[in-house]
Amino acid sequence: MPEELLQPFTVQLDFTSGLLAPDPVVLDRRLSDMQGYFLEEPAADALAYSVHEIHVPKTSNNLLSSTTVLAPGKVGNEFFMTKGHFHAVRDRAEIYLTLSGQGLLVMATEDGTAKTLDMTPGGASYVPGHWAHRSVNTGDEPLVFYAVYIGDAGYDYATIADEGFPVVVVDNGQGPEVVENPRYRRS
Ligand code: M6P
Ligand code: ZN
Repeated sequence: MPEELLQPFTVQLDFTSGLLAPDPVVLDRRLSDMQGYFLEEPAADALAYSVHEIHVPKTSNNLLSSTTVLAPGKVGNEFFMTKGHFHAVRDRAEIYLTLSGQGLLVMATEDGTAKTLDMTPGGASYVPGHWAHRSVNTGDEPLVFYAVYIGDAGYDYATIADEGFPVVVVDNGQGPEVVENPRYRRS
């Protein structure tokens, strides 16, 4: 028997709102927390997304999970998105299950290879280790997804904050388009 035996538990998850009950740890990210992330600086502040995390010990034998509720909207032509991160422990993988809304999952390796996957309800996307990941809301409704990741993965935000992703997702007037990031590794 392990020294600290966890008790099994169930958390109730609302697929539309992304809310968890009971007792989630909630982290709000506002546009004002995301200076330098968009090609243009946001003209006004707003809540961009909330992360609702199920609390378990952050160890390699546990699975952390959270819902993210990403608001619809744009900064200039760029759709609202999460900050995005590599895992501090680079090889740690993650699964994204889209619950509601429409979006894109943007991923990149450290050598600059980019990959995007559609996020639509019911889609379970696998993010292997070594891929930085960001979600982008390309729809008119909140994008809600459930993510599961290895407990000791940790966050490296600095690499993305400094370099960006190789691609950005913009509204070209007809819809979302994935285009090269003119500022990738340049700012
Ligand atoms: C997903 C997971 C979380 C992450 C959240 C928001 O739910 O990947 O670990 O916190 O998205 O993304 P970020 O941390 O990059 O802002
Ligand atoms: Zn992650």
